[in-house]
Amino acid sequence: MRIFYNDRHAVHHGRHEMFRGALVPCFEVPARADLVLQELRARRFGSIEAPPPIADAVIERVHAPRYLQFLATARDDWIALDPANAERDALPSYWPIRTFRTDVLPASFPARMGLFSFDAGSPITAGTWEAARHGAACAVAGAQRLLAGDRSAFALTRPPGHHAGSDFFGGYCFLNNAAIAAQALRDGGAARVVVLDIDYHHGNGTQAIFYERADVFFASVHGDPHTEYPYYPGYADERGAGTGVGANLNLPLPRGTDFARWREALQEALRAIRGFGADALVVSLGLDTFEGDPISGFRLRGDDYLRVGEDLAAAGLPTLFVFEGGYAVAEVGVNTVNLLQGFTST
Ligand code: OKP
Ligand code: ZN
Repeated sequence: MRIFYNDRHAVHHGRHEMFRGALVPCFEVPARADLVLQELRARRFGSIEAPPPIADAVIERVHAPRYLQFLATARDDWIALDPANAERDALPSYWPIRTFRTDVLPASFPARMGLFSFDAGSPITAGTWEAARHGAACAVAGAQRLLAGDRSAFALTRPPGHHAGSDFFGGYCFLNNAAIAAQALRDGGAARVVVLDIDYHHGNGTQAIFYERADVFFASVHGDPHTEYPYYPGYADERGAGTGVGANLNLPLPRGTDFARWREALQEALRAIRGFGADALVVSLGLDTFEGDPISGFRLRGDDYLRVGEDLAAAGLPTLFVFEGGYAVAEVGVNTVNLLQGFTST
């Protein structure tokens, strides 16, 4: 398996996220990807490569130009507000909800930050734009390998992507790597593509990007939004809209769900994926379903990820894995490589 590693991921290193009224240290830290890389090397799994650069147009197939322009200059705009901001990460404090105007692009940077985001937990740092763009290149390189005939590939990158929509960031995500890869697969000739999201948190960004489309099926197994982040989307009755009706499947599960029950939901998603008749599969690979995850509530154990990999392989599709969440830093490497090894063992 070729592994496209984002060797610039660590330039995105947030200091704090807002949590219940306090600035707390970020959970989404560089060590996460470092430890996956370390475990891949220790187990001599796959070939680790740098991705070729991609054109802006590839990212623009998924993200709105005005959002990309916002991200590209966000750091400079933040420091222009106050030179002392060079020592601080940028977090939004204002959001346009319901009756507010969202068609006017505000001149104020804090107002623009709120327009393009949905939480205060996703700091924009000095390296966010560089790390995120390079991550998208890793995902696209993996998609290109599938189009060239490879059975699988892995984009090892952070920040993650599945909460980012066409024109918003949040949930530690800025560019939606899985969606950009799925679109690259479509543009490269795959007629029907599935994104299967097995992160603990609903992939609301990916869902939103493909919600009205019949050519990309989105399926997600995740914590019930009644109690779990991102709270507002992720319910089972979200089935797609317009020509996309029926091409969106949400399987929310209660906090505390164990592997046996989680695996039944995975099988249900895989049955739907078989019915869709896809040419390629993109897996949004979150490892925060692990029992030891500090911000999540499922109870998968280390060895369970071998079985998850085997189950995914049984779908029989060219498969791109894209790294998403997983915050039990000490175990995230072993759990990730267990899953990949389960996939390649069959
Ligand atoms: C990103 B991904 C923790 C509260 C939760 C947001 C979680 C984002 C998860 N202090 N904050 O889906 O793993
Ligand atoms: Zn997650």
